[in-house]
Amino acid sequence: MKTIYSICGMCTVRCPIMAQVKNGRIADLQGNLHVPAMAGHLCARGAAGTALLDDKERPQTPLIRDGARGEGRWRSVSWDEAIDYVAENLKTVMDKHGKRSVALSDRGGPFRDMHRALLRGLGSPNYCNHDASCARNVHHAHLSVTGLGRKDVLYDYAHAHHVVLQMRNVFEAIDVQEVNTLMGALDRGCRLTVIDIRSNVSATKADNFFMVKPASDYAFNLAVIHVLIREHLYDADYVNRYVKDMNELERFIEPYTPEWAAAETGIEAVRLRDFVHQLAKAAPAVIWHPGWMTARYRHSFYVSRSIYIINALLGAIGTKGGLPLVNTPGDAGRKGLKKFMDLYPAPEEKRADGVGWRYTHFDKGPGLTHLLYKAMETDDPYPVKAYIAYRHDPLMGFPEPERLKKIFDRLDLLVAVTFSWSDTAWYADVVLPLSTYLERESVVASKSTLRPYFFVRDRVVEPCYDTLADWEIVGRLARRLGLDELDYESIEAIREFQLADTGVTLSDFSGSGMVHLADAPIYRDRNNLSFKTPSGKIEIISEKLEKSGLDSLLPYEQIAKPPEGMFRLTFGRCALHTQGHTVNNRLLFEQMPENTLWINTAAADKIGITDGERVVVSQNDYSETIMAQVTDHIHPEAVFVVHGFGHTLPVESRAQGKGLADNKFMKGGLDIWDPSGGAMAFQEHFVSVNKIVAE
Ligand SMILES: Nc1nc2c(c(=O)[nH]1)N[C@H]1C(S)=C(S)[C@@H](COP(=O)(O)OP(=O)(O)OC[C@H]3O[C@@H](n4cnc5c(=O)[nH]c(N)nc54)[C@H](O)[C@@H]3O)O[C@H]1N2
Ligand SMILES: Nc1nc2c(c(=O)[nH]1)N[C@H]1C(S)=C(S)[C@@H](COP(=O)(O)OP(=O)(O)OC[C@H]3O[C@@H](n4cnc5c(=O)[nH]c(N)nc54)[C@H](O)[C@@H]3O)O[C@H]1N2
Ligand code: SF4
Ligand SMILES: [Mo]
Repeated sequence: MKTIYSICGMCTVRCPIMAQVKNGRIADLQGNLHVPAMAGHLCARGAAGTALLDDKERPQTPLIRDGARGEGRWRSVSWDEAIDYVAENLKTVMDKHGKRSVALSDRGGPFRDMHRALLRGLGSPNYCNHDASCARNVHHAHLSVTGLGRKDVLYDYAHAHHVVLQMRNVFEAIDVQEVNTLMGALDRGCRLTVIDIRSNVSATKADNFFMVKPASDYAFNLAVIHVLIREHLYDADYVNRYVKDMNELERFIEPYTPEWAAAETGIEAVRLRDFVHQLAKAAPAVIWHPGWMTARYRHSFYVSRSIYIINALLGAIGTKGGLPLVNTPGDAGRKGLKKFMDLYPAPEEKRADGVGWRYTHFDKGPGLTHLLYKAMETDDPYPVKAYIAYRHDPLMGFPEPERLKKIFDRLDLLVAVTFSWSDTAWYADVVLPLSTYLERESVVASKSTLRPYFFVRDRVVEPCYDTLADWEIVGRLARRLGLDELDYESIEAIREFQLADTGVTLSDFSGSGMVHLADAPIYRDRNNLSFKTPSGKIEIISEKLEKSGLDSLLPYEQIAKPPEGMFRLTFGRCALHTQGHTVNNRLLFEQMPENTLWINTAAADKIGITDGERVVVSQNDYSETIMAQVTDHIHPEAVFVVHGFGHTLPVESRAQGKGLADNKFMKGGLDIWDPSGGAMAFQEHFVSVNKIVAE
């Protein structure tokens, strides 16, 4: 029996794992025992990773499209032919439209250096990730308040006394270490408050649960700030030292009393006041989670901003038990990884999505994908004609897939790099099949946290089919495109390049798959914090926002409510599936084959719908059917589904035709986004729900 340390790939959390391998087969898979917060655990999805290996319903060889886009006629080809095809077509596009006409989007994360370097080496600035459909609002909110990115602080559940989850479902939208640490904290008496439109699994563990009216969170939070300030419950020392523009905040917050908020949120003023007192008592060891999937409303950015402001008033930012600052290798006195990206100069060309020049208040690293699609649609500011969807499925993860397909029809080349089928791969010209995470190794990744570390994914078993690892795919493309610096014979040579300056060697990873860069967690001195804003303080008024003509403190305005007889379509995760790509996994499909429509009992009664009945959900002239889950545990204004269902591809025989696809009920949704936070606003759509009428 051999133990191999690796990284789970069933979702983007990337938990450290270990596998026992006997005769080339996996005998056991569990969380990495060297990581205390994993405690050997995996979530259900992580445990179901083995079902990917011999799954015939994933791309098994490189494929080139034979028929029309989306028709599903494929020619199975060799890797040489596929790589030649992609390289030739990329060159043709670049010759005709310039280097900038090539775009690549991915799913973010620590393993992207090589493919980002490839794009940069080609000379295009058009790298995007999925985040405009996920957490960009949170990231930009934190930048605007502290100058730090979303991930420059961590949530220190282990030492927290009160945790607030607002629109954040830790116990179903899972990160194993986070779940285990928060469970441990609750066991030792940490309080939990959940603010949601549903009673989800996290709510079942909460001390306070507020079922707010959908889209009313901003009102709730403004009232919290009002009470903190009016009743002098904030951390005055911390605020005097670190928070700038308190006078403006005090003036702004004046009208937003808990009594005012009650009418918006449906939460009684006395309960809100009591909650704020609980928080103040627990401060500064409090964490009000700023949210993760916040691409929901046009003002979600301001909800996240209000949360960072509350955390600041409670003295929690930079504090043990709150949101301490993470440490880079440099902060631990060590050198970071050498980057392939640095082999090439950053392209001077403007980004097609306008980030950095048309929109100067956004982080231009990954830009904004929906604005890239807009450029593809309009040729403004210039044509984008080749697109590599590198582990990204926008046809499932963005609204209006039919419109997006028309946009993709304007491309000369659409390439999908993926280990599973997806709507986007099915629509592509070429599918480059990646080995599953258990069959491939990765470049060295770096994690900035209290105790920063490097980690690697190692190959657990050999690939079942004719698939390759990322470094092999990127290397072969690079060779064909004249970027020899990215073409390596072995993963070891790649890792040696990355580790060259770090003092870490390959053998250092052998005992646990990771190498820590500090002896223990490092907490910064709370009396000597500095932030990355122009003033070095936490800024309530953001110069960048103001310069762009945007409010720092947005006066409250109600988000449009569903018209009589309609519901707001809301969505989220469940513990058993990851986005859209696990529904067809044999083991997970068995556990949960379809999604259901959560609908409030009183609202269902009005339409005459009973629990378990199939119903029709419609928007304009588009409809799908789904099973109703009639429950008191959702607000009557909303219906809710787990995202990722409603697959239509014939190559996914299990998932095909099961459940409802929420992104198809978002007419006009590609144009609805938050100009201050940058992300999409997916929950501003209404649907009607009706009984199925027999023909
Ligand atoms: N309507 C609606 N839209 C949403 C959401 C929602 O809840 N409702 N959720 C949003 C959120 S939070 C997010 S993060 C996005 C997610 O959107 P995506 O990032 O597109 O979703 P995934 O399904 O994680 O991954 C996309 C594809 O990459 C493949 N893949 C997975 N892992 C790997 C890998 O390691 N390498 C490679 N090359 N391919 C891989 C998958 O098989 C899948 O085909 O969607 C967003 N869009
Ligand atoms: N099992 C599993 N875990 C995952 C993922 C997965 O696909 N599966 N995906 C990962 C990814 S990419 C992400 S982004 C995270 C997402 O993590 P989360 O953002 O925590 O997950 P969601 O379920 O999308 O949404 C959280 C909650 O928001 C609530 N909500 C909806 N509208 C409102 C509202 O107006 N107000 C309030 N207060 N609440 C509202 C929903 O009811 C839901 O309970 O999860 C990650 N972890
Ligand atoms: S949370 Fe689950 S699926 Fe995601 S990486 Fe961890 S074990 Fe894998
Ligand atoms: Mo996400």
